Amino acid sequence: MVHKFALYFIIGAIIFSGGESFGQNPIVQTSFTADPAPLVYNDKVYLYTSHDEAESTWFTMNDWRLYTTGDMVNWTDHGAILSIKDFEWGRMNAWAPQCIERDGKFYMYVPITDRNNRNGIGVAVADSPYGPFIDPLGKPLISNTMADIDPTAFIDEDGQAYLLWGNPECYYVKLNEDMISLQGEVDKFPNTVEAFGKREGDPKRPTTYEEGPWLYKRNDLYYLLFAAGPIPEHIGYSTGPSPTGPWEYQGVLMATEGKSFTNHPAIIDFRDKTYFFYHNGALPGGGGFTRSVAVEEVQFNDDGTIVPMKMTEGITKSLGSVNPYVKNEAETIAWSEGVKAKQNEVVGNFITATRNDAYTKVVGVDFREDGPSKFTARVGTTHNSDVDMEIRLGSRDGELIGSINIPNTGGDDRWTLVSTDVKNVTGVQDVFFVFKGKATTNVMYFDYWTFTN
Ligand code: FUB
Repeated sequence: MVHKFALYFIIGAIIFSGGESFGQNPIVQTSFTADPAPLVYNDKVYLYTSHDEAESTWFTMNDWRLYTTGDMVNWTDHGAILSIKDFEWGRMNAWAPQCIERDGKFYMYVPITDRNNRNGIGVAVADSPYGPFIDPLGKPLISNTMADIDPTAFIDEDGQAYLLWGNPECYYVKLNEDMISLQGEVDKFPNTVEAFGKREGDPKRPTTYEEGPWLYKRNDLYYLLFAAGPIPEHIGYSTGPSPTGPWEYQGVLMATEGKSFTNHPAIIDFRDKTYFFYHNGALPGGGGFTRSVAVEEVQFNDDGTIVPMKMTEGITKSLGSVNPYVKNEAETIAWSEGVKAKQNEVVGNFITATRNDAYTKVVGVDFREDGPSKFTARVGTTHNSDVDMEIRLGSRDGELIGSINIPNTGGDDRWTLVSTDVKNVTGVQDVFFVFKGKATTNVMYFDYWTFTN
């Protein structure tokens, strides 16, 4: 393990620093996110992620975040919904999570290093996918070996729940119906070449299985996706007749690319399509310890194998539309530049523009036939004048339909509502909020917006 993490650091520092962004990927541009764990619930995707602190030079990770979408293009930031501090016994390493629903309760399984520097897997429970999540045990659910990282949870059609996890081997155990206690003993899959493919050059790791398992079922076939070695990682997968195998290695699902020396798989079905989530270092400032979650649509072959994927610009066609005549959160974003996510007790989640010409884009805003006459936003700044927010259509320098001047409210704990008349526009439009100001940091804050007609 030590050997592996030393290798992580060296490769991360030397090769995989820096980055560039794609069109719609990465999904989140306002924070660094990793280890995606999507959950489909009530016709919405809840994407739980781990969180790389900005400018990290190691896996400096303290909390887990939530992003939601109904259309696969506009994602709403719900901020940190669980943190190491919520586990009394936890010390550090808020690594790869997964949240799963059972009978209206939500179970977050998370790897944590405890106060005695032992790895373990904790569970936190909530009545809503947004939390608050509470640790019901006050101790790890799994405290097996130092390999206890990267849990994935799965409930089969017969109601039996499973937890899988581990690096450098894949462990599993059945869960009781309460989802917070184990049914039987912890076991592990035979780490054979037939199950996980052959790795050359490392007798201690004979197969490509590295970490980050994700269990998925389609048409009675079970899929075990995993981060595969050697490092830099790629994504591999195996299939089998049950949630516990026996596994048959099916090859590379996503080859190594994308400026991060780790990768991490997740796969879900949503609205008649299948989506594969992973991470890379593609954001500006991104790399091995400043990663970002991305998504691709999945295609299957007739025999159930998955068509291998490359990292692309992602999902560009929205599955829905945005209603401009209700309150919309500023942190619902399809794409942004120069914007950071923030959270406080006054307004919850909001965004801050870090420079002149920073912007957010919201895709598929449906103004309908009647069109708006007025725009209102909750905003603030600490600057005295010359801070404006422009509302444009189609692109960041597209048609200007309105602009508001931002009053100095004195801080992100003080806010004001500002309204303006806007040009009447109809139909479905991509809306850009462009932030203008001379300040070099924290140009303005933006909490929510709405149009009226
Ligand atoms: O995010 C920290 C670790 O990096 C995860 O636990 C691994 O899966 C890898 O993504």
